[in-house]
Amino acid sequence: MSVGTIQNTPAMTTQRPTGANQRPAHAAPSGDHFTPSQPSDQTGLMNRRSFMAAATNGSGPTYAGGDPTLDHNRQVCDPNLSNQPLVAQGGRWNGSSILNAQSQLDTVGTDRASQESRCGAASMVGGAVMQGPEATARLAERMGSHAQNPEDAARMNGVRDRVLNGTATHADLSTLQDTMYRRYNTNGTAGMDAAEITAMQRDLAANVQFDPTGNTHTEFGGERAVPQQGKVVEDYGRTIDRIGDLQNGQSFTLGTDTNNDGQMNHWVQVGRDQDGNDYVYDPYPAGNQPHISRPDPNGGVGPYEEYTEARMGANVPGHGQVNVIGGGTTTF
Ligand SMILES: [Ca+2]
Ligand SMILES: [Ca+2]
Repeated sequence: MSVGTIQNTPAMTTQRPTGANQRPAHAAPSGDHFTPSQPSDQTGLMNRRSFMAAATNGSGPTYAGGDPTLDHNRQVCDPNLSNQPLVAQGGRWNGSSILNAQSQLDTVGTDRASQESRCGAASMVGGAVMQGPEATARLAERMGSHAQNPEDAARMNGVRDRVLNGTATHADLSTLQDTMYRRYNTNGTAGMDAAEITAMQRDLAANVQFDPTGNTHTEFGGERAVPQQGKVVEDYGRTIDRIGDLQNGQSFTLGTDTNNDGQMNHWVQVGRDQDGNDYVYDPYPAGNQPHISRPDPNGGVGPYEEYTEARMGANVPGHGQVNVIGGGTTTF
């Protein structure tokens, strides 16, 4: 990865950038709170034992019990969700509510290797869902037109139609994730790198804005290195600037290091929803944390800040933690 291109720049301050504490203090939109399909206690969380039972009796992912990195306390892994509609009958599309029940894992039978590795595709789907149903339908339609075979194309057109007529299920989004991952994971290595993300964005986004190549510096935001189009490494202050420039519905894909080895290994989606509220969507289930994170209303450090402020960023020796951006800023 290209983090080395800024390896010799002066160490940046670890202070939060000017303005970071003055984010507008808005409460999380109501859709950020979800209701389990089978509430099993008073906490509103999925009961871990019932999920594990589902995993072992065949109605949930069979590997769930053996993965120590997963915390299935949340509805995000609810095995009963796959056949549930995204939108309640007569209800309004609510991106954060949908995504809090939509991870990159599923119970509809897609390949496990895909489920474990398709964070990049799942993040892109998340960006479209947060932009709205028409955006999500367009993503499915474009995936259909770039499909590897007629079966995938027909399946994607079905997803498009159900999203538009309000009958789509979580399984439809899982199928979209899986189809995108199988199509654009092309280099023989599990997971998607920035080049694969970029190719996927070029085909499937309505618009993608790439950063110009070259190294740049700003007084407050720090360094940014763009060795080639679609590969960006930057100090988090530059990411905060990038977020500040987003229009409603726009988003980008951010690399994170979830196992603390200094190397990025996971993609999440950062964006501004249709109502103008910033979010991070992490498609992998995280313990006691919904998939959608919002800026801490009190200027503190919550999950949103953990992602955006490079606290989970790649580590550049002698420089510190940086953010890796996969591709450009997208609309669907
Ligand atoms: Ca790959
Ligand atoms: Ca890592």
